[in-house]
Amino acid sequence: MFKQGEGLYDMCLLGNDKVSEEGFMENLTTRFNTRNIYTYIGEQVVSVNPFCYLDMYSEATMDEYIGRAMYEVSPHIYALADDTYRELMSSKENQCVLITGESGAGKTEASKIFMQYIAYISSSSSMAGDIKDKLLKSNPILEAFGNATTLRNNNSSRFGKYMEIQFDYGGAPVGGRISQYLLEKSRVVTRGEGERSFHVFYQLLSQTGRLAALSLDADPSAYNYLACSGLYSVPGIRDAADFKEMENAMRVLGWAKADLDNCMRILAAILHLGNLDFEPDARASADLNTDCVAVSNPQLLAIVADLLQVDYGALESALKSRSISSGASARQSHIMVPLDLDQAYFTRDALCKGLYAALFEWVVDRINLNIQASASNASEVVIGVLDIYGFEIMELNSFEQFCINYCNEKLQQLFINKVLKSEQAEYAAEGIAWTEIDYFDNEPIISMIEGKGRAQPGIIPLLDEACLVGRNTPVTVVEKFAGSLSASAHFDATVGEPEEFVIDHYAGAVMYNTGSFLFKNKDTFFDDLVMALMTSANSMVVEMFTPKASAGGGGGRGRGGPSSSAGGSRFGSGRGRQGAGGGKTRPKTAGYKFKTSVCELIEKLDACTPHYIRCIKSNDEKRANYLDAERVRHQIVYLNLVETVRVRRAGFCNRQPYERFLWRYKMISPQTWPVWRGSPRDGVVAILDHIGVDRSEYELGRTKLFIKDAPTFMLVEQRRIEEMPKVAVMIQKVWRGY
Ligand code: AD9
Ligand code: MG
Repeated sequence: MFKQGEGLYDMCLLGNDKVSEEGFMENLTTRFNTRNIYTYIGEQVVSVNPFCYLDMYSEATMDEYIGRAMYEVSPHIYALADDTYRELMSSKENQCVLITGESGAGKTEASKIFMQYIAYISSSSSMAGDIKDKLLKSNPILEAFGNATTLRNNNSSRFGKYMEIQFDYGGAPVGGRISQYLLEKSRVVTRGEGERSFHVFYQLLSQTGRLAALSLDADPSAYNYLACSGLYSVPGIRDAADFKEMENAMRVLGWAKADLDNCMRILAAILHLGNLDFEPDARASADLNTDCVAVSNPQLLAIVADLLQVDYGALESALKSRSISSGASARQSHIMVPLDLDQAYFTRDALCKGLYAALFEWVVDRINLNIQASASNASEVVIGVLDIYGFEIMELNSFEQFCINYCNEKLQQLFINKVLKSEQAEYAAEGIAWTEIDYFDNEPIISMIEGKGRAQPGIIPLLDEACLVGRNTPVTVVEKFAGSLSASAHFDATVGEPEEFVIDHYAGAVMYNTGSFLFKNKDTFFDDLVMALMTSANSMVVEMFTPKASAGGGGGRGRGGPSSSAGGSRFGSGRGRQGAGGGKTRPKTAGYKFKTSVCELIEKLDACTPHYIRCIKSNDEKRANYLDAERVRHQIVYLNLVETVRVRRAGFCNRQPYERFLWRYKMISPQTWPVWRGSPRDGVVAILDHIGVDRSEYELGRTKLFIKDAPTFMLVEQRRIEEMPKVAVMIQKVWRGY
């Protein structure tokens, strides 16, 4: 299984002098060059993206991993999946898989490989078969609507996803639940040069048979919203075939044909809206003595109104003017205020972003309805798979990059807390001799972003304040940040333009441009637009904009089913009134909601037994089989991988309270079987002595036994199995009344 010249399968096996960046790089490179893209650090999988297909994902390969210990077979995500599933079954505790790495490192691919293995090996009933298929089929739909080509990754996730698979006590999957986090909806109307909008738009335009009914042209460059970034087709992405796959997936999930048709109508409406133009309306301006606009191409707006099945007049009015409530509370009256050209275009774009985000949310909700466990199967154990958008640095980094990178900081912190911090804290608490291992802790960066009450301001609360109080501009926002945060080593507003600031993230420094921070954080979606959409004769459009029973501040939703839209992609936070109206409740901002939902997620993950896949991007050119040493080395450093090897090497693979160990393994030694009257600690030592485990293989803590290596632990388990007949005889005797 392990061949010469392929390097070490586990970084923990590096010689003492090799546990360094150099040694790590050397081994990883040797393995990568021999097509071994997976390497362990103990039970963690390090994966290096090969950017080409490797023949290592098949049912035949999966068969090799079933029921095997991780060190018995060559490193693979299958091994980690097998381990996760077995731990779920033996402990009956919730498990989670944390997949981390920067954009394009291979997280989404890893999550799919993991899911495929779980679906393959988990026990099957006909019902389970059905749900397994549905869980896998959610991917093509979510990727069509939620992924896009960026400069970093041709298939970049533009939302965060946490998928929980629920199992019954027999180990069969009975349902699932998907939570999504903050879709990058601004991509619908604008994005960097050389990138694409969401895949689904190009997929739709590849379906020539569908276009006439939607008044669409097959040429994507005919649509401003697609033309603005100049990229239409991408090597390796087959839009037409992907559409068919999505269509098939919807069928498997049980969607009606009308559901897909409705989605396509909304997408078409968005494309047409992007071509809608406004012009000054001289007569109305003179009448009202203020700038007024008219729609230049009303025939296009008529197509949009028809596609959305909404009232033309209401839609036109919502794009040209805004109703403002005047007067206090009860006796409010509304007056219509005309919009100028800029405001009209802004409103049009807001409508499209809102429509798309609501559509995405609807899609996730619909999938959740399709995969939710029946009531009789509820409350089982789960395996959760977290696949978020990776850390990214773009040409222009806006509010979305800020949220994405903050989310990655949180995940990195969870990793640090679980793997580096609490591990070492436990050794200290148990009195185990231990040389503290240093690592980079990103806690100060997170505090700087989140803040803590009034005493310690942070970027998110400061931005909220700037949205609510006073007349702020991008420049005053940066001044506000600088006023409170300039002492932080991770903040810098002295470089770049006045509306720019830098955060020195765990994975690198990023310069953010606050140009659109304020309005993206406010995330206003005007009431007039909602009212216009609610005139729709299409129940799906109405459903998309009907307020749902809110499940707390995180934007989770009721509907009796699983909550889906954590973080609220549609936001709708400051709907309409922009803080006017005098109400005491502050509208929740996008930043606030995102932070709340990410914190809730972290709490949830913290309560599960974690498994880690740490993805590394081999190069920035998406080039096959090429490892850019400097890029890889940088990731090894910021992912704290060498420190992880140090902690893991000096650490222990298994720890158990003495009582539990004794209870489970006492049949192994005649000294402890059937009754042991000494202290649990002495009993444990008696068992280990009996098997001949060397004293260097374990440590005795205050309350727990720590076993160093997996093979030792496996030996103990093996001896237990051999001695089990003894237990059976004993039980029989008890039954017979001895
Ligand atoms: V992002 O944060 O969503 O932008 P990911 O999810 O980390 O990013 P993704 O899984 O989408 O990256 O991988 C990027 C591309 O690398 C894929 O589209 C594949 O072309 C390629 N890739 C990733 N993993 C593998 C693999 N195990 N084998 C072959 C791979 N190619
Ligand atoms: Mg991804």
